[in-house]
Amino acid sequence: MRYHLYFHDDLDGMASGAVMLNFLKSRGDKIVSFNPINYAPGLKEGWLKHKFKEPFIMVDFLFHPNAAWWFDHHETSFLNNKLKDDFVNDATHHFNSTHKSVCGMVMAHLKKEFGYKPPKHIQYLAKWTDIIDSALYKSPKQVVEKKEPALKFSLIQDFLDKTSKGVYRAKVGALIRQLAEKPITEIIKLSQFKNAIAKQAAELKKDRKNFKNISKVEGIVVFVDSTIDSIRVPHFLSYFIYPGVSYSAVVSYHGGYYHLSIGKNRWAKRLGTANIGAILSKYGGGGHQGIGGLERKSKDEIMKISEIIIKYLNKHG
Ligand SMILES: [Mn+2]
Repeated sequence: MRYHLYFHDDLDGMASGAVMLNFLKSRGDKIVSFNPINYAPGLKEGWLKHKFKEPFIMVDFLFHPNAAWWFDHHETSFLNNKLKDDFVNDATHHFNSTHKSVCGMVMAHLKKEFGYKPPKHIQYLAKWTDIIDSALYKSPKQVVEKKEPALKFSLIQDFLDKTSKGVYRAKVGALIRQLAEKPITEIIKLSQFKNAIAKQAAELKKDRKNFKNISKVEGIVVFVDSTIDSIRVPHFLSYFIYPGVSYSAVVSYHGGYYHLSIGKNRWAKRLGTANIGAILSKYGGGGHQGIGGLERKSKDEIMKISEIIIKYLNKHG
């Protein structure tokens, strides 16, 4: 079978795609196109009528009834109650919101249902995608320092240029192929990535110095305007620099949209109680308990929404 892969445009989406590819290859199946997706304005409204290339696999993203394979763990994954009620887990469709990452979920599912034997590098990928997607780091420092190969790999996403959709799609597709085939320790040493990772690591050091200029603490929330100066791992820098806050709200600009990303400080003395995914889904976004995001074309609008959410978190979070 020749499948088209649709995946959430983040590490878990890519890693889930890599596990699927590694598994499918062992059965003689192929992935013929790689299609990253994000929560863009209007996406949910057009979702059920959207014409996907078929047959398709959807991972780490909204449920679609036409998907040949579908795996997700987001509580906001079903667009309405009817879809949710009608859905039944089977061999090629699986939903479980308790999984730390879809990558880990897909690996476990394929083992159970198909006797899949994941190689060591896929097991490592799943272990670290669990940690990264659920932010189960030992400390914000671990993220800011990025000593672990999987964390170094996560820097690669930051320097992929998104200005041309076609070029970006090809690069992300190539990365998924690499992840399916090789250990991360080898990928990060490849000449096309090695220098870029070193450069990103140096930039990260600069970001640490620069952070206070683009952030301010409002009660229990740090607000970061990353449109002034685009910085890496802004949420973790927030908790590294201001360990006392419970939430971080980060505004950034990429791919023609302003993004608002809200995170929860797991290491805070007082853990926030808000369900971030649920709050953001009211504004057309999505996510989990501890992290979520939304997008807008206008900066004014994203700033207004940030203000409302920061006030809300200070009152009810
Ligand atoms: Mn995920």
